[in-house]
Amino acid sequence: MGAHAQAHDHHDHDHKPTGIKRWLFTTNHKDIGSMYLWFAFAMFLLGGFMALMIRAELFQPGLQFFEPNFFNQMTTVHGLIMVFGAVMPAFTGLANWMIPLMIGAPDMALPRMNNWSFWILPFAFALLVLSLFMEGGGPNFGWTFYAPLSTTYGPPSTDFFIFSVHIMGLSSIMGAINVIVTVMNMRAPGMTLMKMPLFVWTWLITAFLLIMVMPVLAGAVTMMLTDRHFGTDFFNAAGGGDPVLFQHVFWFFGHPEVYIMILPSFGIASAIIPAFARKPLFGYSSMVYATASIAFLSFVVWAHHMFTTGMPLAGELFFMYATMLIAVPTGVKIFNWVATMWEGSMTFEAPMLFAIAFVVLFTIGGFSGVMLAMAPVDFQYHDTYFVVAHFHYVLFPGAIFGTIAAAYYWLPKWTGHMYHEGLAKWHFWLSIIFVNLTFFPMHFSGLAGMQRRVPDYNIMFADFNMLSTIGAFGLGIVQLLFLYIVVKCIKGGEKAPAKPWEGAHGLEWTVPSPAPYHTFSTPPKVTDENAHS
Ligand code: HEM
Ligand SMILES: [Cu+2]
Repeated sequence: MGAHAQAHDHHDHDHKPTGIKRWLFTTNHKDIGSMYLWFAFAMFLLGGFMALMIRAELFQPGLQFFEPNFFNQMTTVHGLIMVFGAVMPAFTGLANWMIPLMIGAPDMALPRMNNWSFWILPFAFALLVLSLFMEGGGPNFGWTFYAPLSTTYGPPSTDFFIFSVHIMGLSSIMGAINVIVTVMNMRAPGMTLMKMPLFVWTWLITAFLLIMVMPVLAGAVTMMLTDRHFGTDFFNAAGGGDPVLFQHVFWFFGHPEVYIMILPSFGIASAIIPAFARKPLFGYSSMVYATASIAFLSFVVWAHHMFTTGMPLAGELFFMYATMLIAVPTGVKIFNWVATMWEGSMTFEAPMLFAIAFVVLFTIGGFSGVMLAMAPVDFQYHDTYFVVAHFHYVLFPGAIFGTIAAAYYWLPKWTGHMYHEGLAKWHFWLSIIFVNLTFFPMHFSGLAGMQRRVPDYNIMFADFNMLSTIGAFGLGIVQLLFLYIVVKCIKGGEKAPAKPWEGAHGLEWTVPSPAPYHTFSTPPKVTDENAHS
Protein backbone atom coordinates (compact mmCIF):
# COMPACT_ATOMS: atom_id res chain seq x y z
CA MET A 1 0.00 0.00 0.00
CA GLY A 2 1.26 3.49 -0.89
CA ALA A 3 2.12 6.17 1.62
CA HIS A 4 -0.80 8.22 0.39
CA ALA A 5 -3.34 5.55 1.22
CA GLN A 6 -1.80 5.04 4.64
CA ALA A 7 -2.00 8.73 5.41
CA HIS A 8 -5.74 8.46 5.15
CA ASP A 9 -5.93 5.85 7.85
CA HIS A 10 -5.19 8.52 10.44
CA HIS A 11 -8.40 10.42 9.97
CA ASP A 12 -11.71 8.76 9.42
CA HIS A 13 -13.67 11.81 8.35
CA ASP A 14 -14.59 11.86 4.71
CA HIS A 15 -12.26 14.59 3.51
CA LYS A 16 -12.86 15.80 -0.03
CA PRO A 17 -11.85 18.90 -1.95
CA THR A 18 -14.56 21.40 -2.79
CA GLY A 19 -15.62 23.59 -5.69
CA ILE A 20 -14.86 23.28 -9.38
CA LYS A 21 -11.29 22.21 -8.66
CA ARG A 22 -12.59 19.02 -7.07
CA TRP A 23 -13.95 17.98 -10.47
CA LEU A 24 -11.26 19.43 -12.73
CA PHE A 25 -8.28 18.00 -10.89
CA THR A 26 -9.84 14.96 -9.30
CA THR A 27 -8.01 11.67 -9.24
CA ASN A 28 -10.75 9.95 -7.25
CA HIS A 29 -12.30 6.97 -9.01
CA LYS A 30 -15.76 7.74 -7.63
CA ASP A 31 -15.70 11.37 -8.81
CA ILE A 32 -14.38 10.34 -12.21
CA GLY A 33 -16.96 7.57 -12.42
CA SER A 34 -19.76 10.05 -11.67
CA MET A 35 -18.48 12.48 -14.30
CA TYR A 36 -18.35 9.73 -16.92
CA LEU A 37 -21.89 8.67 -16.05
CA TRP A 38 -23.30 12.20 -16.24
CA PHE A 39 -21.45 12.88 -19.47
CA ALA A 40 -22.82 9.66 -20.95
CA PHE A 41 -26.34 10.56 -19.89
CA ALA A 42 -26.07 14.02 -21.46
CA MET A 43 -24.83 12.46 -24.69
CA PHE A 44 -27.64 9.90 -24.53
CA LEU A 45 -30.18 12.72 -24.41
CA LEU A 46 -28.48 14.60 -27.26
CA GLY A 47 -28.20 11.48 -29.42
CA GLY A 48 -31.77 10.63 -28.50
CA PHE A 49 -32.91 14.07 -29.59
CA MET A 50 -31.29 13.45 -32.98
CA ALA A 51 -33.01 10.05 -33.19
CA LEU A 52 -36.33 11.80 -32.63
CA MET A 53 -35.57 14.24 -35.45
CA ILE A 54 -34.90 11.23 -37.70
CA ARG A 55 -38.12 9.56 -36.58
CA ALA A 56 -40.12 12.76 -37.01
CA GLU A 57 -38.97 12.96 -40.62
CA LEU A 58 -39.87 9.30 -41.13
CA PHE A 59 -43.32 9.56 -39.53
CA GLN A 60 -44.79 9.82 -43.02
CA PRO A 61 -43.42 9.24 -46.51
CA GLY A 62 -42.25 12.33 -48.36
CA LEU A 63 -39.95 15.09 -47.13
CA GLN A 64 -41.54 16.93 -44.19
CA PHE A 65 -38.97 18.73 -42.08
CA PHE A 66 -35.37 18.38 -43.18
CA GLU A 67 -33.12 18.54 -46.23
CA PRO A 68 -31.77 15.08 -47.16
CA ASN A 69 -28.22 16.21 -46.42
CA PHE A 70 -29.20 17.33 -42.93
CA PHE A 71 -31.04 14.04 -42.42
CA ASN A 72 -27.83 12.20 -43.27
CA GLN A 73 -25.92 14.28 -40.73
CA MET A 74 -28.49 13.38 -38.09
CA THR A 75 -28.22 9.60 -38.71
CA THR A 76 -24.44 9.83 -38.70
CA VAL A 77 -24.03 11.96 -35.61
CA HIS A 78 -26.81 10.10 -33.76
CA GLY A 79 -24.91 6.84 -34.31
CA LEU A 80 -21.53 8.29 -33.41
CA ILE A 81 -22.80 10.00 -30.27
CA MET A 82 -24.67 6.94 -29.03
CA VAL A 83 -21.73 4.59 -29.61
CA PHE A 84 -18.78 6.73 -28.53
CA GLY A 85 -20.51 9.32 -26.34
CA ALA A 86 -23.22 7.38 -24.50
CA VAL A 87 -22.56 3.65 -24.28
CA MET A 88 -18.78 3.57 -23.98
CA PRO A 89 -18.44 6.40 -21.41
CA ALA A 90 -21.34 4.94 -19.39
CA PHE A 91 -19.51 1.63 -19.14
CA THR A 92 -16.26 3.38 -18.27
CA GLY A 93 -18.10 5.30 -15.57
CA LEU A 94 -19.41 2.06 -14.09
CA ALA A 95 -15.91 0.55 -14.30
CA ASN A 96 -14.43 3.50 -12.43
CA TRP A 97 -17.02 3.40 -9.70
CA MET A 98 -17.29 -0.33 -9.25
CA ILE A 99 -14.04 -2.11 -10.15
CA PRO A 100 -12.03 -0.73 -7.20
CA LEU A 101 -14.98 -1.37 -4.88
CA MET A 102 -15.40 -4.90 -6.18
CA ILE A 103 -11.77 -5.98 -5.95
CA GLY A 104 -11.02 -4.17 -2.69
CA ALA A 105 -8.67 -1.53 -4.14
CA PRO A 106 -8.38 2.05 -2.83
CA ASP A 107 -8.59 3.55 -6.33
CA MET A 108 -7.73 2.92 -9.97
CA ALA A 109 -4.04 2.18 -10.53
CA LEU A 110 -3.32 5.28 -12.66
CA PRO A 111 -5.46 8.04 -11.17
CA ARG A 112 -3.92 11.01 -12.99
CA MET A 113 -4.27 9.32 -16.35
CA ASN A 114 -7.83 8.57 -15.32
CA ASN A 115 -8.48 12.29 -15.00
CA TRP A 116 -7.14 12.85 -18.52
CA SER A 117 -9.13 9.98 -20.03
CA PHE A 118 -12.26 11.72 -18.89
CA TRP A 119 -11.45 15.35 -19.50
CA ILE A 120 -10.43 15.00 -23.15
CA LEU A 121 -13.86 13.56 -23.95
CA PRO A 122 -15.89 16.79 -23.71
CA PHE A 123 -13.46 18.34 -26.21
CA ALA A 124 -13.83 15.45 -28.64
CA PHE A 125 -17.60 15.71 -28.61
CA ALA A 126 -17.62 19.50 -28.73
CA LEU A 127 -15.59 19.21 -31.95
CA LEU A 128 -17.95 16.63 -33.37
CA VAL A 129 -21.11 18.56 -32.53
CA LEU A 130 -19.71 21.92 -33.62
CA SER A 131 -18.78 20.43 -37.00
CA LEU A 132 -22.54 20.35 -37.68
CA PHE A 133 -22.44 24.15 -37.83
CA MET A 134 -19.46 24.43 -40.17
CA GLU A 135 -19.73 25.34 -43.82
CA GLY A 136 -20.75 22.25 -45.78
CA GLY A 137 -22.25 20.71 -42.65
CA GLY A 138 -21.09 17.93 -40.35
CA PRO A 139 -20.30 14.29 -41.08
CA ASN A 140 -23.00 12.87 -43.37
CA PHE A 141 -21.49 9.52 -44.36
CA GLY A 142 -22.98 7.22 -41.70
CA TRP A 143 -21.29 6.18 -38.47
CA THR A 144 -19.26 3.71 -40.55
CA PHE A 145 -17.80 6.59 -42.64
CA TYR A 146 -17.05 4.44 -45.67
CA ALA A 147 -14.63 5.75 -48.28
CA PRO A 148 -15.07 7.40 -50.73
CA LEU A 149 -18.05 9.10 -49.01
CA SER A 150 -15.74 10.28 -46.25
CA THR A 151 -12.63 10.88 -48.38
CA THR A 152 -13.33 12.16 -51.89
CA TYR A 153 -16.86 13.33 -51.08
CA GLY A 154 -16.59 14.18 -47.38
CA PRO A 155 -17.47 17.75 -46.32
CA PRO A 156 -14.59 20.01 -45.16
CA SER A 157 -15.55 19.39 -41.53
CA THR A 158 -14.45 15.76 -41.96
CA ASP A 159 -10.99 16.78 -40.75
CA PHE A 160 -12.48 17.83 -37.44
CA PHE A 161 -14.36 14.56 -37.33
CA ILE A 162 -11.05 12.72 -37.79
CA PHE A 163 -9.43 14.67 -34.97
CA SER A 164 -12.43 14.02 -32.76
CA VAL A 165 -12.23 10.26 -33.37
CA HIS A 166 -8.53 10.35 -32.53
CA ILE A 167 -9.27 11.98 -29.18
CA MET A 168 -12.07 9.53 -28.38
CA GLY A 169 -9.76 6.63 -29.18
CA LEU A 170 -7.04 8.05 -26.96
CA SER A 171 -9.49 8.34 -24.12
CA SER A 172 -10.67 4.75 -24.56
CA ILE A 173 -7.15 3.36 -24.73
CA MET A 174 -6.12 5.17 -21.57
CA GLY A 175 -9.26 3.99 -19.81
CA ALA A 176 -8.59 0.41 -20.89
CA ILE A 177 -4.96 0.47 -19.74
CA ASN A 178 -6.16 1.70 -16.39
CA VAL A 179 -8.67 -1.14 -16.03
CA ILE A 180 -6.10 -3.79 -16.93
CA VAL A 181 -3.40 -2.43 -14.62
CA THR A 182 -5.89 -2.05 -11.79
CA VAL A 183 -7.32 -5.53 -12.08
CA MET A 184 -3.91 -7.15 -12.48
CA ASN A 185 -2.16 -5.33 -9.63
CA MET A 186 -4.62 -3.92 -7.14
CA ARG A 187 -6.79 -6.85 -6.06
CA ALA A 188 -7.08 -7.32 -2.31
CA PRO A 189 -5.20 -10.34 -0.94
CA GLY A 190 -7.27 -13.47 -1.54
CA MET A 191 -9.17 -11.95 -4.47
CA THR A 192 -7.88 -14.43 -7.04
CA LEU A 193 -8.84 -14.01 -10.67
CA MET A 194 -11.45 -16.75 -10.44
CA LYS A 195 -13.04 -15.10 -7.42
CA MET A 196 -13.59 -11.78 -9.17
CA PRO A 197 -17.16 -10.68 -9.82
CA LEU A 198 -18.13 -11.23 -13.45
CA PHE A 199 -18.50 -7.50 -14.00
CA VAL A 200 -14.75 -7.21 -13.36
CA TRP A 201 -14.03 -10.14 -15.65
CA THR A 202 -16.16 -8.85 -18.50
CA TRP A 203 -14.58 -5.40 -18.18
CA LEU A 204 -11.07 -6.85 -18.12
CA ILE A 205 -11.78 -8.66 -21.38
CA THR A 206 -13.44 -5.55 -22.82
CA ALA A 207 -10.30 -3.58 -21.97
CA PHE A 208 -8.19 -5.99 -24.02
CA LEU A 209 -10.58 -5.61 -26.94
CA LEU A 210 -10.29 -1.83 -26.66
CA ILE A 211 -6.52 -1.88 -26.64
CA MET A 212 -6.45 -4.11 -29.69
CA VAL A 213 -8.97 -2.30 -31.88
CA MET A 214 -8.93 1.40 -31.02
CA PRO A 215 -5.49 1.78 -32.69
CA VAL A 216 -6.97 0.16 -35.81
CA LEU A 217 -9.71 2.80 -35.81
CA ALA A 218 -7.04 5.46 -35.40
CA GLY A 219 -5.23 3.92 -38.38
CA ALA A 220 -8.40 4.03 -40.48
CA VAL A 221 -9.01 7.72 -39.84
CA THR A 222 -5.34 8.55 -40.33
CA MET A 223 -5.36 6.84 -43.72
CA MET A 224 -8.48 8.87 -44.52
CA LEU A 225 -6.64 12.03 -43.53
CA THR A 226 -3.66 11.29 -45.75
CA ASP A 227 -5.95 10.32 -48.62
CA ARG A 228 -7.77 13.62 -48.21
CA HIS A 229 -4.75 15.88 -47.90
CA PHE A 230 -1.39 14.25 -48.38
CA GLY A 231 -1.58 12.53 -51.74
CA THR A 232 -2.01 8.91 -50.71
CA ASP A 233 -4.54 6.63 -52.40
CA PHE A 234 -5.20 3.92 -49.82
CA PHE A 235 -8.91 3.95 -50.53
CA ASN A 236 -8.93 5.51 -53.98
CA ALA A 237 -9.33 3.08 -56.88
CA ALA A 238 -8.22 5.69 -59.42
CA GLY A 239 -4.84 5.85 -57.70
CA GLY A 240 -4.42 2.08 -57.32
CA GLY A 241 -6.07 1.82 -53.91
CA ASP A 242 -9.30 0.09 -52.94
CA PRO A 243 -12.36 1.45 -51.16
CA VAL A 244 -13.15 -2.08 -49.97
CA LEU A 245 -9.90 -1.95 -47.99
CA PHE A 246 -11.54 0.78 -45.93
CA GLN A 247 -14.38 -1.56 -45.05
CA HIS A 248 -11.96 -4.28 -43.98
CA VAL A 249 -10.02 -1.92 -41.73
CA PHE A 250 -13.17 -0.33 -40.33
CA TRP A 251 -14.88 -3.61 -39.49
CA PHE A 252 -11.75 -5.14 -38.03
CA PHE A 253 -12.29 -2.42 -35.46
CA GLY A 254 -16.08 -2.35 -35.77
CA HIS A 255 -17.03 -5.88 -34.94
CA PRO A 256 -15.00 -6.15 -31.71
CA GLU A 257 -16.46 -2.71 -30.96
CA VAL A 258 -19.97 -4.18 -30.84
CA TYR A 259 -18.76 -6.59 -28.15
CA ILE A 260 -17.15 -3.70 -26.31
CA MET A 261 -20.68 -2.33 -26.14
CA ILE A 262 -22.18 -5.54 -24.75
CA LEU A 263 -19.69 -7.47 -22.58
CA PRO A 264 -19.93 -5.11 -19.58
CA SER A 265 -23.73 -5.55 -19.71
CA PHE A 266 -23.17 -9.29 -19.52
CA GLY A 267 -21.24 -8.65 -16.32
CA ILE A 268 -24.04 -6.48 -14.95
CA ALA A 269 -26.68 -9.15 -15.62
CA SER A 270 -24.39 -11.67 -13.94
CA ALA A 271 -24.29 -9.51 -10.81
CA ILE A 272 -27.99 -8.66 -10.63
CA ILE A 273 -29.70 -11.93 -11.54
CA PRO A 274 -28.07 -13.98 -8.72
CA ALA A 275 -28.82 -11.18 -6.23
CA PHE A 276 -32.56 -11.14 -6.95
CA ALA A 277 -32.85 -14.89 -7.50
CA ARG A 278 -31.03 -15.39 -4.18
CA LYS A 279 -28.86 -18.11 -5.71
CA PRO A 280 -25.20 -18.17 -6.75
CA LEU A 281 -24.56 -17.54 -10.44
CA PHE A 282 -24.94 -20.81 -12.33
CA GLY A 283 -21.73 -21.83 -14.14
CA TYR A 284 -19.34 -19.09 -12.98
CA SER A 285 -16.27 -20.46 -14.73
CA SER A 286 -18.17 -21.25 -17.93
CA MET A 287 -19.27 -17.59 -17.90
CA VAL A 288 -15.63 -16.50 -17.81
CA TYR A 289 -14.61 -18.84 -20.60
CA ALA A 290 -17.67 -17.98 -22.70
CA THR A 291 -16.84 -14.27 -22.42
CA ALA A 292 -13.24 -14.92 -23.45
CA SER A 293 -14.39 -17.08 -26.39
CA ILE A 294 -16.79 -14.40 -27.59
CA ALA A 295 -13.98 -11.85 -27.41
CA PHE A 296 -11.61 -14.10 -29.33
CA LEU A 297 -14.16 -14.94 -32.02
CA SER A 298 -15.06 -11.27 -32.41
CA PHE A 299 -11.73 -10.81 -34.23
CA VAL A 300 -12.42 -13.31 -37.00
CA VAL A 301 -15.93 -12.38 -38.14
CA TRP A 302 -15.57 -8.79 -39.37
CA ALA A 303 -16.39 -9.44 -43.02
CA HIS A 304 -19.95 -10.54 -42.18
CA HIS A 305 -20.63 -6.84 -42.69
CA MET A 306 -19.31 -7.14 -46.24
CA PHE A 307 -21.05 -10.15 -47.77
CA THR A 308 -22.32 -8.00 -50.64
CA THR A 309 -18.92 -6.58 -51.60
CA GLY A 310 -18.06 -9.51 -53.87
CA MET A 311 -15.80 -11.54 -51.61
CA PRO A 312 -14.55 -14.91 -52.88
CA LEU A 313 -16.87 -17.79 -51.98
CA ALA A 314 -14.40 -19.20 -49.44
CA GLY A 315 -14.47 -15.86 -47.63
CA GLU A 316 -18.26 -15.72 -47.58
CA LEU A 317 -18.37 -19.22 -46.09
CA PHE A 318 -15.62 -18.65 -43.54
CA PHE A 319 -17.19 -15.47 -42.19
CA MET A 320 -20.64 -17.03 -42.19
CA TYR A 321 -19.64 -20.05 -40.13
CA ALA A 322 -17.30 -18.14 -37.82
CA THR A 323 -20.12 -15.73 -37.02
CA MET A 324 -22.56 -18.51 -36.28
CA LEU A 325 -20.00 -20.04 -33.93
CA ILE A 326 -20.40 -17.01 -31.64
CA ALA A 327 -23.94 -18.17 -30.93
CA VAL A 328 -22.46 -21.08 -28.95
CA PRO A 329 -20.73 -19.20 -26.10
CA THR A 330 -23.54 -16.64 -26.16
CA GLY A 331 -26.04 -19.45 -25.73
CA VAL A 332 -23.99 -20.72 -22.78
CA LYS A 333 -24.40 -17.36 -21.09
CA ILE A 334 -28.12 -17.13 -21.72
CA PHE A 335 -28.55 -20.69 -20.46
CA ASN A 336 -26.60 -19.82 -17.30
CA TRP A 337 -28.71 -16.75 -16.53
CA VAL A 338 -31.90 -18.74 -16.95
CA ALA A 339 -30.52 -21.59 -14.84
CA THR A 340 -29.60 -19.05 -12.14
CA MET A 341 -33.23 -17.97 -11.97
CA TRP A 342 -34.47 -21.56 -12.03
CA GLU A 343 -36.11 -22.35 -8.68
CA GLY A 344 -34.68 -19.20 -7.15
CA SER A 345 -36.71 -17.11 -4.71
CA MET A 346 -37.03 -14.23 -7.10
CA THR A 347 -38.23 -10.72 -6.42
CA PHE A 348 -38.69 -8.15 -9.12
CA GLU A 349 -37.22 -4.83 -8.10
CA ALA A 350 -36.23 -2.47 -10.92
CA PRO A 351 -32.65 -3.78 -11.40
CA MET A 352 -33.97 -7.33 -11.79
CA LEU A 353 -36.73 -6.26 -14.17
CA PHE A 354 -34.24 -4.50 -16.41
CA ALA A 355 -31.84 -7.45 -16.19
CA ILE A 356 -34.54 -9.92 -17.23
CA ALA A 357 -35.63 -7.64 -20.07
CA PHE A 358 -31.99 -7.49 -21.07
CA VAL A 359 -31.78 -11.29 -21.32
CA VAL A 360 -35.02 -11.66 -23.29
CA LEU A 361 -34.65 -8.75 -25.71
CA PHE A 362 -30.92 -9.17 -26.23
CA THR A 363 -31.71 -12.74 -27.27
CA ILE A 364 -34.15 -11.45 -29.90
CA GLY A 365 -31.35 -9.23 -31.23
CA GLY A 366 -29.06 -12.25 -31.18
CA PHE A 367 -31.49 -14.28 -33.26
CA SER A 368 -31.81 -11.60 -35.93
CA GLY A 369 -28.00 -11.49 -35.85
CA VAL A 370 -27.82 -15.17 -36.75
CA MET A 371 -30.25 -14.48 -39.59
CA LEU A 372 -27.99 -11.69 -40.87
CA ALA A 373 -24.99 -13.99 -40.62
CA MET A 374 -26.37 -16.24 -43.36
CA ALA A 375 -24.49 -15.00 -46.40
CA PRO A 376 -27.09 -15.85 -49.05
CA VAL A 377 -30.01 -14.18 -47.31
CA ASP A 378 -27.96 -11.20 -46.20
CA PHE A 379 -28.12 -10.05 -49.81
CA GLN A 380 -31.76 -9.31 -49.09
CA TYR A 381 -31.33 -7.89 -45.57
CA HIS A 382 -28.20 -5.83 -46.17
CA ASP A 383 -28.61 -2.08 -45.63
CA THR A 384 -32.30 -2.38 -44.84
CA TYR A 385 -34.27 -1.51 -41.72
CA PHE A 386 -33.90 -5.15 -40.71
CA VAL A 387 -30.31 -4.30 -39.80
CA VAL A 388 -31.45 -1.20 -37.91
CA ALA A 389 -33.93 -3.38 -35.97
CA HIS A 390 -31.22 -5.95 -35.23
CA PHE A 391 -28.61 -3.60 -33.85
CA HIS A 392 -31.08 -1.55 -31.87
CA TYR A 393 -32.33 -4.72 -30.16
CA VAL A 394 -28.81 -5.48 -29.01
CA LEU A 395 -27.93 -1.88 -28.21
CA PHE A 396 -31.01 -0.49 -26.51
CA PRO A 397 -32.13 -3.45 -24.38
CA GLY A 398 -28.53 -4.70 -24.30
CA ALA A 399 -26.19 -1.81 -23.64
CA ILE A 400 -28.70 0.78 -22.42
CA PHE A 401 -30.99 -1.42 -20.30
CA GLY A 402 -27.86 -3.05 -18.88
CA THR A 403 -26.57 0.35 -17.81
CA ILE A 404 -29.97 1.33 -16.39
CA ALA A 405 -30.15 -1.94 -14.45
CA ALA A 406 -26.69 -1.21 -13.06
CA ALA A 407 -27.71 2.31 -12.11
CA TYR A 408 -30.75 1.11 -10.13
CA TYR A 409 -28.72 -1.66 -8.53
CA TRP A 410 -25.89 0.57 -7.35
CA LEU A 411 -27.70 3.92 -6.85
CA PRO A 412 -28.20 3.16 -3.14
CA LYS A 413 -24.45 2.58 -2.84
CA TRP A 414 -23.62 5.75 -4.77
CA THR A 415 -26.10 8.11 -3.14
CA GLY A 416 -26.92 6.58 0.23
CA HIS A 417 -30.62 6.68 -0.65
CA MET A 418 -33.10 4.23 -2.09
CA TYR A 419 -34.61 5.32 -5.40
CA HIS A 420 -38.40 5.46 -5.73
CA GLU A 421 -39.33 1.86 -6.60
CA GLY A 422 -42.83 2.72 -7.82
CA LEU A 423 -41.59 5.29 -10.32
CA ALA A 424 -38.82 2.92 -11.41
CA LYS A 425 -41.43 0.29 -12.21
CA TRP A 426 -43.27 2.83 -14.38
CA HIS A 427 -39.97 3.62 -16.06
CA PHE A 428 -39.45 -0.07 -16.71
CA TRP A 429 -42.88 -0.97 -18.11
CA LEU A 430 -43.14 2.09 -20.31
CA SER A 431 -39.59 1.54 -21.62
CA ILE A 432 -40.40 -2.09 -22.46
CA ILE A 433 -43.57 -1.21 -24.33
CA PHE A 434 -42.01 1.64 -26.26
CA VAL A 435 -38.70 -0.04 -27.08
CA ASN A 436 -40.62 -2.86 -28.78
CA LEU A 437 -43.07 -0.50 -30.45
CA THR A 438 -40.13 1.47 -31.87
CA PHE A 439 -37.89 -1.30 -33.06
CA PHE A 440 -40.03 -4.38 -33.71
CA PRO A 441 -41.84 -2.92 -36.74
CA MET A 442 -38.43 -2.14 -38.28
CA HIS A 443 -37.97 -5.89 -38.81
CA PHE A 444 -41.02 -5.88 -41.07
CA SER A 445 -40.29 -2.69 -42.98
CA GLY A 446 -36.75 -3.99 -43.49
CA LEU A 447 -37.82 -7.40 -44.72
CA ALA A 448 -40.23 -5.69 -47.09
CA GLY A 449 -37.30 -3.77 -48.54
CA MET A 450 -37.08 -0.36 -46.86
CA GLN A 451 -33.47 0.88 -47.06
CA ARG A 452 -31.73 2.42 -44.07
CA ARG A 453 -30.31 5.97 -44.13
CA VAL A 454 -33.09 7.38 -46.32
CA PRO A 455 -35.24 10.42 -45.47
CA ASP A 456 -38.10 9.33 -47.73
CA TYR A 457 -39.64 5.98 -48.55
CA ASN A 458 -42.28 4.13 -50.51
CA ILE A 459 -45.84 4.57 -49.27
CA MET A 460 -46.14 0.80 -48.66
CA PHE A 461 -43.93 1.21 -45.54
CA ALA A 462 -46.04 3.99 -44.04
CA ASP A 463 -47.83 2.04 -41.28
CA PHE A 464 -44.71 0.45 -39.82
CA ASN A 465 -42.91 3.77 -39.81
CA MET A 466 -45.76 5.53 -38.08
CA LEU A 467 -45.67 2.92 -35.29
CA SER A 468 -41.87 3.26 -34.96
CA THR A 469 -42.10 7.01 -34.65
CA ILE A 470 -44.84 6.90 -32.01
CA GLY A 471 -42.77 4.37 -30.06
CA ALA A 472 -39.62 6.45 -30.38
CA PHE A 473 -41.20 9.57 -28.92
CA GLY A 474 -42.63 7.54 -26.05
CA LEU A 475 -39.28 5.87 -25.43
CA GLY A 476 -37.43 9.19 -25.49
CA ILE A 477 -39.82 10.96 -23.12
CA VAL A 478 -39.83 8.07 -20.64
CA GLN A 479 -36.06 8.42 -20.23
CA LEU A 480 -36.67 11.86 -18.72
CA LEU A 481 -38.54 10.01 -15.97
CA PHE A 482 -35.31 8.10 -15.32
CA LEU A 483 -33.46 11.41 -15.00
CA TYR A 484 -36.09 12.56 -12.50
CA ILE A 485 -35.79 9.34 -10.47
CA VAL A 486 -32.00 9.62 -10.31
CA VAL A 487 -32.01 13.29 -9.29
CA LYS A 488 -34.68 12.59 -6.67
CA CYS A 489 -32.58 9.74 -5.31
CA ILE A 490 -29.47 11.92 -5.07
CA LYS A 491 -31.39 14.65 -3.24
CA GLY A 492 -33.03 12.39 -0.68
CA GLY A 493 -35.20 9.40 -0.03
CA GLU A 494 -35.24 6.45 2.30
CA LYS A 495 -31.78 5.87 3.82
CA ALA A 496 -29.98 2.95 2.22
CA PRO A 497 -28.21 0.38 4.42
CA ALA A 498 -24.74 -0.86 3.44
CA LYS A 499 -26.37 -3.82 1.70
CA PRO A 500 -29.83 -2.85 0.47
CA TRP A 501 -30.43 -6.04 -1.52
CA GLU A 502 -30.95 -9.17 0.54
CA GLY A 503 -29.31 -11.53 -1.94
CA ALA A 504 -26.39 -9.33 -3.00
CA HIS A 505 -22.81 -10.50 -2.56
CA GLY A 506 -19.50 -8.73 -3.03
CA LEU A 507 -17.08 -6.32 -1.39
CA GLU A 508 -18.97 -3.23 -2.56
CA TRP A 509 -21.71 -4.08 -0.03
CA THR A 510 -19.25 -4.20 2.88
CA VAL A 511 -18.64 -0.44 2.79
CA PRO A 512 -21.27 2.03 4.05
CA SER A 513 -23.84 3.68 1.78
CA PRO A 514 -23.06 6.17 0.36
CA ALA A 515 -19.60 4.77 -0.25
CA PRO A 516 -17.11 7.06 1.55
CA TYR A 517 -14.81 9.20 -0.61
CA HIS A 518 -11.94 6.87 0.21
CA THR A 519 -12.56 3.16 0.58
CA PHE A 520 -10.30 0.17 1.22
CA SER A 521 -7.30 2.26 2.32
CA THR A 522 -6.60 -0.93 4.22
CA PRO A 523 -7.21 -4.02 2.07
CA PRO A 524 -10.38 -5.87 3.07
CA LYS A 525 -10.56 -9.52 4.00
CA VAL A 526 -11.86 -11.58 1.09
CA THR A 527 -14.14 -14.38 2.24
CA ASP A 528 -16.40 -16.82 0.40
CA GLU A 529 -19.30 -14.66 1.54
CA ASN A 530 -18.07 -11.50 -0.19
CA ALA A 531 -16.17 -12.98 -3.15
CA HIS A 532 -17.84 -13.32 -6.52
CA SER A 533 -21.58 -13.00 -6.68
C1 HEM B 1 -34.89 6.43 -28.72
C2 HEM B 1 -33.96 5.60 -29.08
C3 HEM B 1 -33.45 5.43 -30.49
C4 HEM B 1 -34.11 5.61 -31.66
C5 HEM B 1 -35.57 6.04 -31.87
C6 HEM B 1 -33.16 5.36 -32.71
C7 HEM B 1 -33.45 5.46 -34.06
C8 HEM B 1 -32.54 5.35 -35.07
C9 HEM B 1 -32.80 5.56 -36.45
C10 HEM B 1 -34.16 5.90 -37.02
C11 HEM B 1 -31.64 5.40 -37.12
C12 HEM B 1 -31.40 5.65 -38.59
C13 HEM B 1 -31.49 4.48 -39.40
C14 HEM B 1 -31.23 4.84 -40.80
O1 HEM B 1 -31.82 5.81 -41.32
O2 HEM B 1 -30.45 4.13 -41.38
C15 HEM B 1 -30.64 5.04 -36.18
C16 HEM B 1 -29.33 4.74 -36.50
C17 HEM B 1 -28.38 4.30 -35.58
N1 HEM B 1 -28.54 4.19 -34.22
FE1 HEM B 1 -30.25 4.63 -33.20
N2 HEM B 1 -31.96 5.02 -32.17
C18 HEM B 1 -32.10 5.03 -30.80
C19 HEM B 1 -31.13 4.69 -29.89
C20 HEM B 1 -29.86 4.25 -30.21
C21 HEM B 1 -28.88 3.78 -29.27
C22 HEM B 1 -29.10 3.68 -27.76
C23 HEM B 1 -27.78 3.44 -29.98
C24 HEM B 1 -26.44 2.89 -29.54
C25 HEM B 1 -26.09 2.53 -28.41
C26 HEM B 1 -28.03 3.70 -31.35
C27 HEM B 1 -27.13 3.47 -32.37
C28 HEM B 1 -27.36 3.73 -33.68
C29 HEM B 1 -26.42 3.53 -34.74
C30 HEM B 1 -24.98 3.00 -34.60
C31 HEM B 1 -27.04 3.89 -35.92
C32 HEM B 1 -26.46 3.80 -37.32
C33 HEM B 1 -26.14 5.12 -37.83
C34 HEM B 1 -25.77 4.98 -39.25
O3 HEM B 1 -26.59 4.48 -40.04
O4 HEM B 1 -24.65 5.37 -39.57
N3 HEM B 1 -29.30 4.18 -31.45
N4 HEM B 1 -31.20 5.04 -34.92
CU1 LIG C 1 -20.10 -7.67 -36.81
